[in-house]
Amino acid sequence: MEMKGGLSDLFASRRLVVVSNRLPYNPSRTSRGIRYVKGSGGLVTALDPILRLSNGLWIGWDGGTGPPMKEKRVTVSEPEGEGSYQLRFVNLTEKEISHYYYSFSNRTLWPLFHNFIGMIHFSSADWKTYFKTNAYFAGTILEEANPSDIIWVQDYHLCLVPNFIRYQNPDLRPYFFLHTPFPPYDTFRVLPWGKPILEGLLGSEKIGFHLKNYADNFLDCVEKILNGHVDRERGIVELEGRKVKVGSHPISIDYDAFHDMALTKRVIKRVQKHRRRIEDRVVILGVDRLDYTKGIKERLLAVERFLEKHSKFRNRVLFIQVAVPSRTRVDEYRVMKREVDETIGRINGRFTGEGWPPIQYIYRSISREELVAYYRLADIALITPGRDGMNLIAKEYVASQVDMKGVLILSEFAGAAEELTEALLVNPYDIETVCETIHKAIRMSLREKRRRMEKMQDLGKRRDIYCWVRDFFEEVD
Ligand code: ADQ
Repeated sequence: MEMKGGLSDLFASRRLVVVSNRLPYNPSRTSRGIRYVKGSGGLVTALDPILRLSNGLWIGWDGGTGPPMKEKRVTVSEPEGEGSYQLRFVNLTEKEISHYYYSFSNRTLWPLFHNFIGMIHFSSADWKTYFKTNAYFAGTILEEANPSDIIWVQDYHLCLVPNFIRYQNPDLRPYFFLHTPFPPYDTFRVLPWGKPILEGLLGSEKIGFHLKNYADNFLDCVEKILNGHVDRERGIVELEGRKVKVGSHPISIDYDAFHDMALTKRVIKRVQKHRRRIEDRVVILGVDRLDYTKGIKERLLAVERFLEKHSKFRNRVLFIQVAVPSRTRVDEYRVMKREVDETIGRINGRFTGEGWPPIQYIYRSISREELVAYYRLADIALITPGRDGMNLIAKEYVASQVDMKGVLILSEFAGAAEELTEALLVNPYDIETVCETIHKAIRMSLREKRRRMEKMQDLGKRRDIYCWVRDFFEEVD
């Protein structure tokens, strides 16, 4: 099987074993038993063909809270592609889901890594369960993997896994990628369990971050907390006669898939239908998982300020916010959802004229096709996280701009800002400037829009998700 980005050489001879908290397929109960439905995330899209080529394995939790699955693994394949791969289930108990997943991963590490210190929840009971659950994941890997496999552990839920694996079987050499930022030393040091987290990660052969800045923060922590020997120029940590590579690899998207979908008749039809309804109003779009790091509330305040200050645009702009429900069991997320609901209600109450509320709020997960139709429809994408490892929405918006008439307003605190320098970059906390940037985007000439979009698309095409995987494994033979 030939794969995009020339990935086939490595993975045809070595099996890829991916390990993440959640499996890429979700179980769906039907009258004929359980069916596995593929998720739509970028990581799944990129790794799916490689896993099929290498007869690979994906180890993770299926998101369920029911009794353990009867079978340990299932084989998955897709009608449109050759080959198949296996899923190996890690069954979690209610206690593990609560303390390891919802609490330590999402209430401790998530805010810590995003530098939201005030949101961090500290609990040694959570830490103990995180430790045990990571050991359990590692145990499953040890059961399944061979030294010839390439083991790739994903994200902050599993920071301890690499060292657990190496300790028990030094012939297995795991790789790790962190999808969030890594905070500066002064933030990281507040974590009472910082040392074992660093040691856990350093069990890896290589640790990947989106940006050099995140990798540098990590190296600072290794130096200051572990007294580790760091070679910054080569991005190497030396410990116990072993070298751990630390690199930056900005993740991306399947650019062609988004671009091609934007050109389909079905997407065009959807856009036309929206247009008939909203007429020639300027569409400003926000799309996010409903998470406090995404800056949704501040964004709404900037939209409110815009409507207040530039009154001639009232009833002439429509702000569409798509929000995917996320971590709804966690208190901080419930509080945030209420705040967003109330803020939207207040702004719509204040500015609704002639039956047109200025904000349309869609609180659900939408299909890829619907999403791309919104990207095409939007004159402006307003993507303003307070902090974000990368932010794929920004890249997806750029790839979907087949008319070259969209403007991207992007937070300078999103990892994507480092590559998308032709976006209008803003500080999301500076409400007045975001408001004026919306005004600037509306008035921007078509020529200027095209110039900026062309540059961003050039880069998006060259550095797609396949390129990300290839670069990460460049030195592996
Ligand atoms: P997330 O925080 O989930 O990912 P993001 O990078 O924006 O954030 O990715 C979200 C994905 O979900 C996108 O691919 C998008 O298409 C999809 N999506 C968003 N809203 C949707 C909706 N309403 N319906 C359906 N699909 C929707 C974490 C980090 C990011 C990092 C990624 C990848 O927080 O910073 O970019 O991992 O490393």
